[in-house]
Amino acid sequence: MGSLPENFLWGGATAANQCEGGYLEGGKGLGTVDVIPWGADRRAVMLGTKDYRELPKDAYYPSHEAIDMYHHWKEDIALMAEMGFRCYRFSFSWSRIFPTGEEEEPNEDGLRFYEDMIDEMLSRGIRPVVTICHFDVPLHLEQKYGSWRSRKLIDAYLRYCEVIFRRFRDKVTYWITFNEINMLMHLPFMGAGISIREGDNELQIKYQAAHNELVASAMATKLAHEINPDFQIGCMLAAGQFYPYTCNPADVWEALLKDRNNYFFIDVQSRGAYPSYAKRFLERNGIVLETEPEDKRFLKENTVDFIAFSYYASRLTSADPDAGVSTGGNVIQSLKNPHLKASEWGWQIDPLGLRITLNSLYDRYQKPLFIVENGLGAVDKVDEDGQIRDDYRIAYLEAHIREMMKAVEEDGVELIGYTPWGWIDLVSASTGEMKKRYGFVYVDRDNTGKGTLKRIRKKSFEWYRQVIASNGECLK
Ligand code: BGP
Repeated sequence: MGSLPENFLWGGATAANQCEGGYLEGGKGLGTVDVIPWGADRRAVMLGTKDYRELPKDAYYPSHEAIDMYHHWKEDIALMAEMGFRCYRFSFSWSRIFPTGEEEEPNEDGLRFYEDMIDEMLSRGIRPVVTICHFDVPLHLEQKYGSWRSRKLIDAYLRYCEVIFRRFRDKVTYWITFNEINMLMHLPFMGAGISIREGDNELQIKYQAAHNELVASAMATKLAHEINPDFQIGCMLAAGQFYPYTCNPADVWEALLKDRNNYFFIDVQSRGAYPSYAKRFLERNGIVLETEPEDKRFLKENTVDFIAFSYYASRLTSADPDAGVSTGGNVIQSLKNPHLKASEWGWQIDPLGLRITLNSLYDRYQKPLFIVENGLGAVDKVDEDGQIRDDYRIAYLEAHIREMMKAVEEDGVELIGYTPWGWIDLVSASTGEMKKRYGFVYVDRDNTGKGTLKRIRKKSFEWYRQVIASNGECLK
């Protein structure tokens, strides 16, 4: 058995809208994520079935202040450095750089904000891994064009990409074009700023938006490689293998189909063409995509360099609609797996599922993989002595890292790095809560925005520091 490569990128991950705050500071414009409220209306807004313009006046928007990294970034980078991070996966907020998405010139204050952060990281030996679009589209583009429904978004996205690729040409190597690109099928407004109104042909709209994003991703990959041939461009999938509920072949078939719904995106981004099953699916459903003659060539010639993915849980499905019980917890629907325990939010805990997912992705694409999200959302309690003893989080991460190491060392999967989600507590994407915490660092803030924002190291902080320092060997 070998060990992880010496240059393995250990780190942590966040997204702008879930940690930055400062939602209108430094010239930033509103993003689609800024109109998604906390509370009872959240889900319908994320689905795109409820109009954000019709929300009550006193609705609370967690992205507006989040954990205020906008003003705490120096202190936060110091904490990452203390844990020995070799990289930090974070996202740029598109509307911080192009407030409406259509300006002639980018917003210098926004670029400067990210440049200062990046310089600070680099000075501490932390490599930036940048997600170009993590669920946020300038709201103006949603209002004017219906977001990714329109090909206009491709031009706006490319202008944004060109600016950041040039500005950070010598400072950033790893870029991810879209976070969890398959999320647009499950939560269209959150994933891609897409609203679904009565009478809309939902499938048609979603696949058109998907096509537009896929072409934009390929064109961005081309541009990136022209600007700096050393750039490494990745796609990003909300992953988690579907298991069949039983060994009935009908269940196995159902699991294969469900996996394909998600793999579809990566099949295009990694192999460079619509797979035949997708073409047949579109035909069968009467979906005709608006395309340009050169789209095919762009897709073919500009495939990604690596495949990034998030993994929280495996999934379970059956051909029988009456089989099993739904977990209810995850965005991507799954049945309860009797062999697995679940988190307080119903997300099933399956470390071996990570090894299975790593192997499936590597078998399918044979490109380097990057685990850019993994972790346990849990309620943490500050003890009377001020300590947070999150042994449950350590147990979750330890079990997953062990399986990850087996995938690399025993199965030969090529893996660039591991950046657990929410290394510092932040706003939950699915629920908008602060209570659902993932971090090694606790942030004093509650669901309604109250708290001092003080950062406190949890027990897992020192544990993760040791994991990184030993390159995972301390877990053997
Ligand atoms: C992924 C998103 C993240 C993140 C994570 C955890 O889907 O890319 O933005 O938040 O899931 O999910 P949640 O915050 O809902 O617990």
